[in-house]
Amino acid sequence: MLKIWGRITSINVRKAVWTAQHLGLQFERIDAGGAFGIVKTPEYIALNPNSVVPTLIDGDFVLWESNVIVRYLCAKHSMGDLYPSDLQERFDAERWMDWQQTTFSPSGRNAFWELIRVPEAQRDMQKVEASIASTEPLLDRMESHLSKNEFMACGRFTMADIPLACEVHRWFGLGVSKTKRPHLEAWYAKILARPASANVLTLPLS
Ligand SMILES: N[C@@H](CCC(=O)N[C@@H](CS)C(=O)NCC(=O)O)C(=O)O
Repeated sequence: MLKIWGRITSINVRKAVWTAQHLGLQFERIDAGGAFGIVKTPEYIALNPNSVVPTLIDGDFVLWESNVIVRYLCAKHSMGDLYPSDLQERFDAERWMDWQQTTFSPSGRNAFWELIRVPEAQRDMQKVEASIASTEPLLDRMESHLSKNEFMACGRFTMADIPLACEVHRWFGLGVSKTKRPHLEAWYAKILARPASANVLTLPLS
C-alpha cells in the first residue's frame, strides 16, 4: 500500500494527503517530523536525505518534495484531468505550483511560525508584520486571477489548486487578513467542501 510519511500538521504533508484522498487511493500515513521525531534517524534519512516530511513510498519508488508528490500522484492516477496532458495546460498548472512553493510559502512562513509555533511571550511581531505585508499582495494576485478564472489553471480544477488551497488554509487559519477577497474565498470554499478536505483542511493550525 502507498505510504505517506509525515505529521498532518505540516502543510506539505497535507498536500500529499489531500491529493491521495481526492484520488481515492488506499494509503497509510505514518506520523514523522516535529514532536514525532524520526526524520533524523538513519532509516528515514535513507528515504529522504533532507530530513523533512513528506516522503511518499509507492512500492519500491521513494519520492520527496511535496509538490512533486502531488504531480506524481496526479500523473499516475489522473492523467489528462488533474494532470493536464496538453503541454501548455500542464505548464499553466506547473507555474502556480512553483509560485506557491517559491513565492507564497516563503512569504507567509514567518507569520505562521511566530503566531502558531512560537509562545506568545517570545514572538517577534516585526517578523509577523513583515510576513503579512509581503503576503497580502500575493492574495490580491490570486483574487485578481480568480475574478477572471474559476480555478488557478486550465479553466478547471487541476493539480495547481492543491498546494495553493493548503497555503490559503494556513493563511486563513491565522486570521490576519482584513481585506475581503470574495473570489479567493469562493474558490477556497469550493475546495474545502470537497470530501478530500476531511481531516486535512478541516483541521485547525497547530
Ligand atoms: N520543499 C519541501 C519542504 C519540506 C519541509 O520543509 N517540511 C517541513 C514540514 S512543513 C519539515 O519536515 N520540517 C521538519 C519537521 O517537521 O521535523 C517539500 O515541499 O516537501
